[in-house]
Amino acid sequence: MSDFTNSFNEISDLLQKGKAKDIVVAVEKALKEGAAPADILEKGLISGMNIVGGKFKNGEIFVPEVLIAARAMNHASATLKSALVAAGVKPVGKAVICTVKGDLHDIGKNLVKMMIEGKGIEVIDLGVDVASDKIVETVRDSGAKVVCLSALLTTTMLSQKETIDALKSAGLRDKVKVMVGGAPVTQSFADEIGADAYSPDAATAAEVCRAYYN
Ligand code: B1M
Repeated sequence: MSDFTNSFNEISDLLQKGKAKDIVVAVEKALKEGAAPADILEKGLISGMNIVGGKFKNGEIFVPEVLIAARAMNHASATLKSALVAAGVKPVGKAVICTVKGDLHDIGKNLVKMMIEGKGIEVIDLGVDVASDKIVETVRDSGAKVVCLSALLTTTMLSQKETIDALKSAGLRDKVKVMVGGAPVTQSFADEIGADAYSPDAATAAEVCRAYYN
């Protein structure tokens, strides 16, 4: 049986360097040589993204590097997707993410999304300025287990509370974990509004989110 360790290491390395074109070639080559799509995902892409997440968390790299790595991840994931579907590998579950009503900031939200996707979770991205009724409807229709609410303004933090209240009114609060974050959000605010989790950064958010699917 072939050992694909070198291929997986190369894919992980290319992801960390954000080489979008080269990583697609490397993924296609590994598939052609017979590597299992799930292994390419776990041992190449997710492993690389975990390293990126760790470095970002420790302040060794910054937003531009993460965005470039995330773009490479997106290209490689798209290349892998049909092979994964054909192999019957399903994402571990679904999560919904958005920036809450009144708030147009999306850089942090996009990073959180990419990091969560890097953990093998399908993410439904509702975008920015999303009203609570839209979030409730999406949670109900998708059966997502986690909803991630980002807010960058002190004023829009209150939309996180409104969303939790709307989930309660819709009878969905017990069916979904609510994660909150964004620069002005704190653990004590998260506790106050009844969120399940607060994360200070994208890498931690992805770790917390993944744990809900164990
Ligand atoms: Co705005 N803005 N902005 N802005 N903006 C801030 C947030 C502000 C702090 C700037 C300042 O005054 N110093 C200030 C907010 C003040 C406050 O309320 N406390 C502010 C303001 C006032 C405004 C406007 C009102 C300005 C105006 O029009 N007068 C306006 C509001 C528009 C609106 O939303 N309705 C506005 C507009 C904008 C732009 C459109 C120009 C642009 C956004 C572009 C975009 O997102 N596409 C913008 C920007 C870029 C910023 C700053 C400079 C940078 C934000 C950012 O992207 N940071 C910001 C000042 C600053 O932060 N230095 C500022 C990088 C990003 C990676 O960090 O989003 O914090 P962040 O995400 C982190 C964590 O917070 C965490 O993970 C990420 C990565 O580790 N995280 C989560 C985020 N979401 C999470 C969710 C989780 C878990 C973790 O779980 C669900």
